Amino acid sequence: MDHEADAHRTDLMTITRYVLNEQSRYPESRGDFSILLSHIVLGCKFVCTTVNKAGLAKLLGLAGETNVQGEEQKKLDVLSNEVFVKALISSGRTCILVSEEDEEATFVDPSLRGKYCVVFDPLDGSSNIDCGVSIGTIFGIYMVKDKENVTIDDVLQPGKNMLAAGYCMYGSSCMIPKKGKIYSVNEGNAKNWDRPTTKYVEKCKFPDDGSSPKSLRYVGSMVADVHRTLLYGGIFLYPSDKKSPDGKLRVLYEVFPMSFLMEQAGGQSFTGKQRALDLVPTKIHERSPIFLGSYDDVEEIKALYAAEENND
Ligand code: P6P
Repeated sequence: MDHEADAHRTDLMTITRYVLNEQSRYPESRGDFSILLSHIVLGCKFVCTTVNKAGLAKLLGLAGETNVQGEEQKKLDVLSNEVFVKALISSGRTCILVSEEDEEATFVDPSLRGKYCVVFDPLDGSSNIDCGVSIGTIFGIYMVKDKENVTIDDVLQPGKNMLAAGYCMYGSSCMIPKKGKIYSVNEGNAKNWDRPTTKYVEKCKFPDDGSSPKSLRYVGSMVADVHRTLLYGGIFLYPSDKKSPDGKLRVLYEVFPMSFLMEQAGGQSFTGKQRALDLVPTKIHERSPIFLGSYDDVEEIKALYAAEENND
């Protein structure tokens, strides 16, 4: 066996090793952020392990309650949320937590308070749990403005103020293609779409520039759909429609973290009106339309919305 390849195979890079290596580049750092990330990783490892055993552990099925979105909570939702909340509080590095599963924000007791605000969806795509489709955890991290005076405004910051974001399906760090061959949307909502979205999806199916039609891929689990978009390119859309004028996806713990990652990978993310990360949320469970993916693909939908505005 080639010794170099063999050495590479056993020189394992884990997220913990990566984070600590990064921290060691800043000798003046106290390691607070590394400690926070290590507690998020703990939560992610629990979710991944538990989801893998869910069928055996009889953890599938409804918990009999519904979350703030009115969606039926499954046992794994409840368990995962509890694990993340306890891990984040015990880290001693957080002051406010916003979870998709909790109606109100959690203000950490001052005795355990740190300087970070974490917004997260502990188990995104939970409706897909029973059929084995990829699901995941999405998170974003803000810095508190004043640790002595923590308010809800600390998590109602624009996404561009996020220090970091991530999800539990770890793909290799990647630069996505500038233009892709896949579009990802729930076509079942087509009758309720606005004109620009309708025109864009039509262009995906019937290109007017002689290019091949894009392929439609839609899992219905944002983590899986965005993960594929990051790796293969193309565009993921959850537009507003007549039923849901603000779209379905939540700004703080779905739109912002995935937009943050997409921009880092060279793509972009648009709400139909503005750059997603420029949004300033007014409520912790606020929703927004979202068009995110390869830079040039998103440019096309931006041009259609701009043309619509000029025609109005
Ligand atoms: P629809 C899962 O319930 C979720 O919040 C996202 O993960 C996913 O992108 C979206 O909703 C799917 O919604 O209406 O297409 O089923």
